[in-house]
Amino acid sequence: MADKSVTLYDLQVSTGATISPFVWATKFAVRHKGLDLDIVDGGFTGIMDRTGGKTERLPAIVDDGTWVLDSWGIVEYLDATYTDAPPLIPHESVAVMLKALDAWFWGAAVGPWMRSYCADYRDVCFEHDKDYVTSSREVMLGGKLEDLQAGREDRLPAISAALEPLRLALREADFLGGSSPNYADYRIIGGFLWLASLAQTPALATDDPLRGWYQRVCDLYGGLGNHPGLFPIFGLEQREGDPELFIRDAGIGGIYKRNTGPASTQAETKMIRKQD
Ligand SMILES: N[C@@H](CCC(=O)N[C@@H](CS)C(=O)NCC(=O)O)C(=O)O
Repeated sequence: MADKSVTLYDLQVSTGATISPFVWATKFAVRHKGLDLDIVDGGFTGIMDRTGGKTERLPAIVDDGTWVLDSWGIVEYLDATYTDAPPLIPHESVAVMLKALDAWFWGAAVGPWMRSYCADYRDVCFEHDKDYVTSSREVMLGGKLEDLQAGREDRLPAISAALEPLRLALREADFLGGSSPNYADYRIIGGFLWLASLAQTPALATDDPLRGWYQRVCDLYGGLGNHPGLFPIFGLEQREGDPELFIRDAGIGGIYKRNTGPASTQAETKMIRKQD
């Protein structure tokens, strides 16, 4: 137990698990600073009432009476306030690169997963949230949730395959933060735990190389990411005609293939020059 706790307004589904990727990232960020979480439970409806009119969106935290909104705003606040604890964003370059990584990850995975799991998303919500979640997400996504989700088995393999940049980076490091986690890990795990809060069918292969990192991050802070309400996201089977769910021989070129002189490149040189 830490000496101090911060109040966090959660966004949960009927299993009690957090659904919002932003809230997940924030839970890890608060614990990274050595603070405990004092959770205010709740779902999608009634956020304004629960927060006394402070916000329509979550996460929000209250620290010694100070309200802080927005997941990124909370991280900036935590780093500015708790300077003795390890930084969440250890250098300004991490913020810049994480924003690029996060934008790629949403385009490659979170968005396509949302369209492949949008009926599951609604179905795991509290009963009293379902009408609101259905109507708001149908506007957001531009169609009926069941129609959008249909045929996802044909789309999930390509979404898995698109995650290769993350796999390549994590082949060489335990965490996106290097040897220890930082906010990059928390931000990206938020997207995976969002999926785990609702997925009624797995999205990634059982032996996906990302699994080691996923479990390492989930195990942090007393197993913060191991909530019993989460569903398995690993277990997708490759069907005939599907693309490879991940690349087994990583490091084909570019930054992953270090030039240590001609001996390291001559096989490729022979091949591209068509020499025997
Ligand atoms: N920029 C905000 C985004 C927060 C956000 O959009 N939260 C969503 C959940 S993922 C929310 O509160 N939704 C409430 C609703 O849909 O009514 C942040 O980073 O905190």
